[in-house]
Amino acid sequence: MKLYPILAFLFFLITLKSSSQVLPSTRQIQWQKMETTLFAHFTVNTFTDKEWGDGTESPSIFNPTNFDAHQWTKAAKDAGFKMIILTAKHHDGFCLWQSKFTNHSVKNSPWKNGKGDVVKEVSDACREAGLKFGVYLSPWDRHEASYGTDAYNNHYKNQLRELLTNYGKISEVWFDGAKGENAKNMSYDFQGYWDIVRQLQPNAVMFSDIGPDVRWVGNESGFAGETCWSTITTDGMAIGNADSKYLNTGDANGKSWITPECDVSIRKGWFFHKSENNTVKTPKELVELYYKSVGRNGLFLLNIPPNKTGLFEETDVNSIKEMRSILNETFKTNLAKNKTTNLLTDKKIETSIHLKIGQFWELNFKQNVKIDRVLLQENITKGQMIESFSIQYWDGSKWQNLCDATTVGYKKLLKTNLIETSKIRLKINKAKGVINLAEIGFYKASGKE
Ligand code: FUL
Repeated sequence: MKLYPILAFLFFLITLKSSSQVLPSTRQIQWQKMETTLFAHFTVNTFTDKEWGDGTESPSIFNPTNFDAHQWTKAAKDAGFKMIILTAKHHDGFCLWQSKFTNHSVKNSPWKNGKGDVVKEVSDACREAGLKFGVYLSPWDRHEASYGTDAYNNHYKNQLRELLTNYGKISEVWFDGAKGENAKNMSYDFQGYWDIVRQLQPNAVMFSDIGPDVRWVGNESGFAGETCWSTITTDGMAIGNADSKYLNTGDANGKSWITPECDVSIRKGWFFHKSENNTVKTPKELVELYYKSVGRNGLFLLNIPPNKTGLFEETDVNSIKEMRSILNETFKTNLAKNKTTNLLTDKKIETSIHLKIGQFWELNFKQNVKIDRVLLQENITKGQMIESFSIQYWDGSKWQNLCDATTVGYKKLLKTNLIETSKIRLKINKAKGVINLAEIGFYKASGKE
């Protein structure tokens, strides 16, 4: 018996398996299923009307007269957002909680006579509302005296431990890569920070430009690449100067599963400025961002900056509410439901069917339907495989092209021309490995989009 062909075949199988077997962790899957989350940028900048504080702000200016975390969580919940990430400390170093390691915090503000704790109130309100809670703790600290020396890493870790032990479950920790000019000789000990998070909050996902769990999408405008892989290779990349184009599209051959998070502010700036009241994104614009983030295999992280009174502005609240109502209307009726196996329309990404590369998979609506939106989802618990696909529709006498696209991943949403048809067919043109299609959907968009 000739051994060579058998060995060659085995080798082929092993390489096929290893090249396509980058899988998400449970915490990453749970994170991506949230789809839409909120950011809340709030600190002394809210009162000085700045985007970046320089650390010399007096804590006495922090005095939100009408602060109510329940107003934030109600707005988030009513609009279908699943988590709020709070800037516990931004670059100015002012802490929104009673940190033992600095005086530059709410404890020296007039707010609640120095007894208040924004982190506590927001985390409690999130828990009550059934929302997840996350923290942004800026490594760049323009107030702290030890910043720029190695001792700062300890200071940062002490503050991180406070946030991770005193406020219940933390679902995400946001590591911003920004660094001051005065810190050229200091390196942030990111690995040390990450070890603390894993130890104290093992289910939290960690964001930085390059992960370890979720990555920056390469812009602050809220959109992922049309081609978007959850996988990237971080070898040789550094937080703070990663290739934004690479982060935007990911890498089919990437070694690690690190899905992009698409952060963007509902207003021009990250913090509240009255002068930007006319820059609030419209519901239509937010819906468009949903297509370009969640609908391109990312997660949508939308910032709503509380104003000086400590509340979300009504315009912002109304805009996210209307965004959700439009999305609910568009995706209310999946025309594929009951026309194919339930596995593909049960809204569960873990139940899927295999498709073969190059073969048509056909769906008969058994009546004429109008379609202008397409949804595909892969069972990402088994990896991200689809590299390109085409969809055709029956025009009554022949098959016509409806759309061609590249990656799918957790979710792909496509806007197409409005067509009327009785059947469609899907063909996967290229895939990295075994294709597990979890969901398929065809919709007619809301007139409000
Ligand atoms: C950036 C910061 O410099 C901005 O102020 C904002 O917090 C944004 C989300 O991240 O790096």
